[in-house]
Amino acid sequence: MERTLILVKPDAMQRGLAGEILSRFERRGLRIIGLRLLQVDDALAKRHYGMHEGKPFFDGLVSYICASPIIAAVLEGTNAINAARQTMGATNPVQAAPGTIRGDLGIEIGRNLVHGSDAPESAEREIGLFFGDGGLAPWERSIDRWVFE
Ligand code: IDP
Ligand code: MG
Repeated sequence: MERTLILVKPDAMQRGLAGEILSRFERRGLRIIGLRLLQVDDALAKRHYGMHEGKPFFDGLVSYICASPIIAAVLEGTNAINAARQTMGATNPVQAAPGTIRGDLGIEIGRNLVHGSDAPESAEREIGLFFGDGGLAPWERSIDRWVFE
C-alpha cells in the first residue's frame, strides 16, 4: 500500500471540477484517507514547489496555487503514486491522453487542474506539509475491507 498527496488546484476549484476530479480517483480504486479545504499562502506554496525554484514559471506557479482555496487529499492504494499520476495524465494537458483528468479537462500547462506526488519521498514530504498536524483517517476500523483486498 502506498500514499500520495493530491491537490485540486485553483483553476479546477474555480471551474467547479473538484467533485469530478476526486470522483475519478475514487472510481479508480484509490481510497481517501485525508481531505482538507485550505487557502495556500506564499510560504507553503514555496515549500511545496521548492524543487522548481529558479525555473521561469516558478513565480507564476506560486501565485497560481495561491489563487483560491484548494482541496488537499491523501489517497491510499496499491501503487497509489503512479496510479494517481496515470489518472491525472501528462503535465501538459495538450500531451495528456484522452481519458485522463488533464487530457479531458485542460488545455494550458499553467492551468493543469491537479497535483500528484511523483515519488515515495516527495509523497512523504508533501503529506507532511499539508497534513503534518494530523487529520488522516486510515480506515483502520472499516468493515468494507473486502473492496480493496
Ligand atoms: P507535475 O505537476 O506533472 O508533477 P512538474 O514538472 O512537477 O509537473 O511541474 C509542477 C507544476 O508546474 C505543473 O503541474 C504546472 O502547473 C507547472 N508547470 C510545469 N511546467 C510549466 C511550464 O513550462 N509553464 C508553466 N507552468 C509549468
Ligand atoms: Mg511534480
